[in-house]
Amino acid sequence: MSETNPMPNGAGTACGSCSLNRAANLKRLGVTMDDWDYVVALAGNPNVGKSTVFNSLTGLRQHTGNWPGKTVSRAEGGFEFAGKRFKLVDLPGTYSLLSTSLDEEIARDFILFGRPDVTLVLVDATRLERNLNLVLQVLEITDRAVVCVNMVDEARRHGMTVDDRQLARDLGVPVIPAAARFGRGIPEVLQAISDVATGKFECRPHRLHNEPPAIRRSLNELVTRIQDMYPDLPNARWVAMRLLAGDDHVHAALRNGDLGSAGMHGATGGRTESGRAV
Ligand SMILES: Nc1nc2c(ncn2[C@@H]2O[C@H](COP(=O)(O)OP(=O)(O)OP(=O)(O)O)[C@@H](O)[C@H]2O)c(=O)[nH]1
Ligand SMILES: [Mg+2]
Repeated sequence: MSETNPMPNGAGTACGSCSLNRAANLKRLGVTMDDWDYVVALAGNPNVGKSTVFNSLTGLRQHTGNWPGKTVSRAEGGFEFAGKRFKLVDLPGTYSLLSTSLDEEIARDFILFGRPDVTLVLVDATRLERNLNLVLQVLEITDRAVVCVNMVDEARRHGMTVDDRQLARDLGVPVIPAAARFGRGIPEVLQAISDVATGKFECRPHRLHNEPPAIRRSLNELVTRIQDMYPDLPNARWVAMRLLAGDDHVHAALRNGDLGSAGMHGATGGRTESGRAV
């Protein structure tokens, strides 16, 4: 089993050679997190470098390696940046959030009910088209996201470049190119997370409205009713689509009130209560 340890000096210290040294504001907190200001979910397809980023930011040593499915449930850790404490949750790799497998359910439920202040979606620069499917699904559920285009070193080796600025305009959220294995782009990821969490950057996520015309009327009616029940819900359209698809899980959450809490995250954040259950 190969394990990448980007943190040879252990938690709390930046490694000597990587660009994290520039993120002088970063303090790795390992698992010692009693309270936090913001919760950040780390999502992405399998094998895109999520745990590598998680380890860089927290100083922990989640298994990383060159095969998919290493992170089997969620792992939590923390870091401090610009005077704020962030709890980071490393989610299992998934290709979608349709809840057809346990991994997808863990990832989806955390984004839906865990109320992350920011969802950091990692994508593989060499497989952008396939990876963007998950990004669009995440942007249906939450309006606070940062996209990190990882493995730009690999992409470059194959003669590919990614127009991150155009992608950011198209998606309506910050897009940061990175090579996490080498610590590149991590300071910029930190800044983007902080900007979205504090409300300094306001996301305007791109949402597809490509539902079949035959269901549009029912869909709009449902959306109106859901919004009446939960005025702060950031994803009424997605919820309505899931209801029409017969998603029992979402149906139950709507009935028992679990969904209501998903809209409670405010731009100011500042929560310090611990142990928010998900
Ligand atoms: N070339 C290159 N390899 C990277 C980069 N980031 C991560 N890797 C490698 O990609 C492999 C997968 O990384 P992980 O961090 O385990 O990926 P993951 O997304 O957590 O994987 P799952 O938990 O299985 O979903 C490891 O061998 C990493 O060293 C990068 O920027 N460039
Ligand atoms: Mg992992």
